[in-house]
Amino acid sequence: NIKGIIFDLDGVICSTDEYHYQAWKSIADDEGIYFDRKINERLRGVSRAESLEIILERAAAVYSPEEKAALMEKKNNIYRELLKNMGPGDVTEEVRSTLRELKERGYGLAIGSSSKNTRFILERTALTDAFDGISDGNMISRSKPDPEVFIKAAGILGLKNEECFVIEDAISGINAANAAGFHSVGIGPAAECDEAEFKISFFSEILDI
Ligand code: B16
Ligand code: MG
Repeated sequence: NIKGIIFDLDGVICSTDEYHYQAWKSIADDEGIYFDRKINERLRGVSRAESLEIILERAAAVYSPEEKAALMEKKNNIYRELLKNMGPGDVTEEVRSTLRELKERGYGLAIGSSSKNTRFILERTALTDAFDGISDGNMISRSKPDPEVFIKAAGILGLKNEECFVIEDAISGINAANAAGFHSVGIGPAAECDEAEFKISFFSEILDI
């Protein structure tokens, strides 16, 4: 009785997780703070402000709220510059055709992303029309692992939480989905975690669950 599918954006629909990493890496390097891909795994799905706090765990200095705000703005500017290079070719044919097939099968499709850049990314990749609803970082006050972003997405689709799959690459997102009674599907890093109800190794496997 699954009627809707809610997709995380960064790391599921497109590889913007790599751009988040590059932008934070350049901030950390400028500040002389150690940061690597392993630490980066903790940033998946969490908000910009929480991401900065994780990076600053290794900082020698104490940062004021104003300095933190400046670093977040600097990171977002670097990230947006990287996003400007994106186009429709940055979404794989596998993702596009799977979304088309799911729509043909009658599922409601929504985005549930912590990112405030969601609409910009969907426009750049010509994907806005592929979804019936968009729930993003601008609409929530608590980010994953809080389920708020997914609850909003289900609301937009007019469905109950238990009628929806949530497709996630982040453990924070899997925990968010489970906390509110969604059916969680892990892909990429999240396919390694025990909490995911279903695990897939490539995107089009959603068609077979
Ligand atoms: P922004 P998702 C999340 O997107 C990213 O995984 C996370 O790394 C990022 O910090 C967060 O969006 C906020 O993004 O700075 O663009 O508002 O995975 O929930 O689609
Ligand atoms: Mg993600």
